Amino acid sequence: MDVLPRPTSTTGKLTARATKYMDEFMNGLIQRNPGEPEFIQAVREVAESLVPYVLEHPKYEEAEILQRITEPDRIVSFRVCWEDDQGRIQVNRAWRVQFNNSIGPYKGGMRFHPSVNQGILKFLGFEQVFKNSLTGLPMGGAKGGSNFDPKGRSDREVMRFCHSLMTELHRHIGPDTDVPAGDIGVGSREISYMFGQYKRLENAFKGAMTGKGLSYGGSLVRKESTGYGCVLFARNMLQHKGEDLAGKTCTVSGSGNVSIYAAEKAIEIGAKVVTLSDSSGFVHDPDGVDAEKLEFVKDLKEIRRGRIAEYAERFPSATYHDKVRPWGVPCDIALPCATQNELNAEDARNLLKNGVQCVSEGANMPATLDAAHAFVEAGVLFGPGKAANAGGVAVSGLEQSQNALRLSWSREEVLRRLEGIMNNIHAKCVEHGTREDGSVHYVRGANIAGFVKVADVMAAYGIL
Ligand code: NDP
Ligand code: 2IT
Repeated sequence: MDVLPRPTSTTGKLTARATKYMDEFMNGLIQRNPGEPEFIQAVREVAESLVPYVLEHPKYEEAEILQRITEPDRIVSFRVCWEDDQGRIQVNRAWRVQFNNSIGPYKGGMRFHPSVNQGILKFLGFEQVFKNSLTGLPMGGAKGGSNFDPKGRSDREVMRFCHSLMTELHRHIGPDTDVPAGDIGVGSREISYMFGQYKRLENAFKGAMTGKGLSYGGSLVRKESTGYGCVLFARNMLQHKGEDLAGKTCTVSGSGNVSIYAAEKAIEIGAKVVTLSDSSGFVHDPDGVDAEKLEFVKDLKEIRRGRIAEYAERFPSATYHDKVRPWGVPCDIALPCATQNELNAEDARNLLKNGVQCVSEGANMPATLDAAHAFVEAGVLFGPGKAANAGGVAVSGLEQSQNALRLSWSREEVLRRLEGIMNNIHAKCVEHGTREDGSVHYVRGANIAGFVKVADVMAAYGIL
């Protein structure tokens, strides 16, 4: 059996009862979910915070909430057939993991990447339950996606795939049921194709997806919201300690939607962004990425769908490092914004050695459990994804509100609400995660704050 980390109580004391409960709970979970390491990792991270809390609050233990909240409401899995440009038939698999709708309709992104499998979507759906709860908006948690790889595919191929996927998915979603959005490999192009087919099949224009284009029901700032929110959360953590983001050096991983707008907000606040990456390697620009260079990256990644190596060809101040991740570059703040488990224990040691003060997770679970432990133990401000990247789904929630009201808020209005939501999430982490010495355990704070709202409602519904 796995060696389990020893849980501590919220007051920091090790309890034998918590250890036994944790062992039994995790061993059961591992047996019930074979071949799903990411899901088990995500639950373990949450259970480390929640087991002591649940034992201190017997109403949750008696209602078996931990056992119930780790079991998805349902998973829909289906075949997606489509025809490629050569006329060959292609077959992919797609899923929608509807994890928990206790506090609102299911909500969460769709991911298109060859690595997608049911376990990865369960981890993402599970995280989404807590994240959506933290936003304070009425959204349950879900995630979906496919092992389809959009890279190298023509627009027409992507269109045929998206239409075919929606031909099945449409019967499982709707504005009051489940509202998908984007994630890795799913941006405005894919959302348009999927939403167009949804609208056609339903013969109704309904807000059943978010991340839509501005002219057909999308919200201003949705595109920027995850990255902006991640940086606002980093600033919140720093300010709570009496420090500021301006003047700090940031490393950013990835060069997709979250990374680009995290970099944009960090630059706007006066930080220096020195790296960007993709799955091939990273670029190091000691002069810093400025607004003009970022425009190049937007065109490269959002329009031309090129590789980040081109940045170093275009800007002589930068160097490209093939097959390497950016965590060896000295920085004050690390913003992992690419994918899960992209920052391991060795990367964490390197970052700590180089004096990192703050890590704000733009991606979902980018730090491995060991890396997250290393940051927390070293006293680094560590904002877990479910808090730090909640700005994206929060503005999705605002898009749903605007659709329901049949109006569009101004950019200033959405930005103001996004900032308010990120401030509230930070305050909830402080409320539930402050240690006796006044420092904040953001992982514990986010897990407990996200849990309480959902758990209380689950208990109120009775045995469901
Ligand atoms: P994009 O598809 O726009 O960008 C993904 C970026 O991550 C690309 O640079 C990509 O490089 C890189 N990447 C993807 N997979 C890997 C991998 N296996 N190894 C190394 N690099 C990889 O996705 P997003 O920016 O939307 O999402 C990034 C992260 O943020 C994900 O974890 C997602 O779940 C999370 N997130 C996204 C939200 C959103 O609103 N979009 C909201 C909250 C969280 P390459 O091009 O080479 O594949
Ligand atoms: O991980 C996430 O929060 C997202 N991909 C965004 C989900 C959403 O519904 O906007």
